Amino acid sequence: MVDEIAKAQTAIPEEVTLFDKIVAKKIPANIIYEDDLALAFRDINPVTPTHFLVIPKDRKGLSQLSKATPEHAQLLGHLLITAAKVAAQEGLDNGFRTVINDGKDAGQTVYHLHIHVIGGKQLSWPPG
Ligand code: DGP
Repeated sequence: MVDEIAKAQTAIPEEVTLFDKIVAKKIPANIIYEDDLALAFRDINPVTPTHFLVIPKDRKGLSQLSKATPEHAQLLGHLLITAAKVAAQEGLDNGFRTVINDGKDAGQTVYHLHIHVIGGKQLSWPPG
């Protein structure tokens, strides 16, 4: 976790992101859902028994949520609906949490918009 925060201090937006490479299947990932617009795959460093990421295949400039414009509304809606659909597919019937880290203070390390979906245990609140 400390590593993620340290990484976030130096992470920068990139032309081709790590997640672009996962979409292109140039980097392997445990993909659990895919459609025309979205991809869901297991996080490499899970923080809960179930932890997956939902990303846009084509991020359309969405390196992070704070770059969103009204043109992204449909895509963002689709990603959220996908998060809930895959959470159900994963059996998270007792609940789950979605998280979007935006920028350094939030600990964002990959500048390709992504929704974390975490669950599979009782989560505490508030986060740190
Ligand atoms: P964030 O810190 O919000 O930018 O989240 C980025 C997440 O991406 C972090 O939880 C770890 C995950 N991650 C980083 N590299 C890889 C990778 O190569 N494969 C997978 N599956 N996940 C990765």
